[in-house]
Amino acid sequence: MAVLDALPGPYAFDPATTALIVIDMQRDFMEPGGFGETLGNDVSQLRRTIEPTARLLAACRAAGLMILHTREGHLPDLSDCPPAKLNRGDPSLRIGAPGPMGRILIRGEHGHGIIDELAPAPGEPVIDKPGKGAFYATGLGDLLTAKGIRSLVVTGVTTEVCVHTTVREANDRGYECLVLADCVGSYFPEFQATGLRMIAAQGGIFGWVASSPAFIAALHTTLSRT
Ligand code: C5J
Repeated sequence: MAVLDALPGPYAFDPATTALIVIDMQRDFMEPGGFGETLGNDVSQLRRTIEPTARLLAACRAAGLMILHTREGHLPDLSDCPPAKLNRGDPSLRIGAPGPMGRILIRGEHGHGIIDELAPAPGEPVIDKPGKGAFYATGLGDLLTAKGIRSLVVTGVTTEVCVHTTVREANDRGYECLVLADCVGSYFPEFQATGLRMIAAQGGIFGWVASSPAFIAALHTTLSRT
């Protein structure tokens, strides 16, 4: 077992039953002209997550951890996008409308793709999800069960929306979740801080929070012992 200092207390994990999940690091959220910007957000707020996540991916790949990526997006006919999600904001900028990176938040369009800096490596599953949570209407649960995964290290965007929803879904399913603060991002600094506090509060009501250097160091220490 590996252990690292985290909030609200030590986080113990077995690399053999731990997976890294990288949530929605897509152009649509990270780059100008995508879904995030059409909702009025400053997408530059998220860019500080890219370098630490690239270092984390390299360390997890070297350690042989299971790595998964998710993408939020919808079918071209929008049959998987309920009105409650679709009918928000300026109608000319909604999901499915044409944008500079293709139709907004539509599977297969350029904006739907994961940013080049964090491109999935061959063999790493990419989970396409229509909702905020990575378990809803996807095969993620079955995939993790098949691989014997019990712990999830969660990164990506945005902290208070898709990261939070996924951590809550995972916690309800019995996974021990570690959220890496420097590898998750929000368009709102106050939501970033509060979102992280909400996870670790009340004795770790949804999970644990630590930094990626702390997680990488724990990974290296454990692997050097084996
Ligand atoms: C949002 C996400 N914020 N990936 N999606 O709509 O967090």
